[in-house]
Amino acid sequence: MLNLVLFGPPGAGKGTQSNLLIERYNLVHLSTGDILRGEIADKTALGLEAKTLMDKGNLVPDEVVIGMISSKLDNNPNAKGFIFDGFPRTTAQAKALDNLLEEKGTSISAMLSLKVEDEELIRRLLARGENSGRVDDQDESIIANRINEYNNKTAPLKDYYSAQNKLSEIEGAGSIENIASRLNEVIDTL
Ligand code: B4P
Repeated sequence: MLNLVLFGPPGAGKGTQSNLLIERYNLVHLSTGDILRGEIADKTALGLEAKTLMDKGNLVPDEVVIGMISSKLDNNPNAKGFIFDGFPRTTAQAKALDNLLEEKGTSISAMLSLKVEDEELIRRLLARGENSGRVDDQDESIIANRINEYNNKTAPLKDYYSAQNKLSEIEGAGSIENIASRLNEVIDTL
């Protein structure tokens, strides 16, 4: 199985590149951000809890997102592989993911980490906020909090995957097509 963690700060292009990778490699896309926004749209209890945190740019509790990923893995028993987009975001999530995959006799193939400067992230997210209606993309202080959460809780995961020799860092600035080619080059060597 090809199991990829697509990694990077908010606005790095994880969702954008995932959409291209799932087509090319025939993978199942698991985006915790998209799943949570689905729960919010459906006004579930989980969605209501998540909305308060997401609107401020805070992470949602580990047990919530781990439970969501676990059931999505169970629901796709015949997948050729998965793209994990926006998950894991903490060390607890990364360990839980390793355990869930081990139970299924598989593991993470690689972490692809997109590198983008903060000014570019802020520019992209504010631009998306103009049309998307996403509260967390509309206010520079909320975006700053998301980048802060990333630096404090999520960026250390690079060390976690590097210790397993699974980390590849990819330049995330430039055209969407050029970044996709860089990702494909790395994946084709796996
Ligand atoms: P996510 O939905 O994961 O959102 P993101 O980090 O903002 O997005 P991404 O990096 O995918 O950006 P995109 O490609 O869309 O998370 C939202 C919130 O959900 C979190 O803050 C948190 O509260 C919660 N959450 C999610 N997962 C969680 C977890 N595991 N644990 C706890 N909480 C969790 O790109 C952004 C914009 O840039 C787009 O408009 C795109 O068009 C543009 N863009 C992309 N590539 C570009 C390029 N090369 N050049 C110019 N623009 C580009």
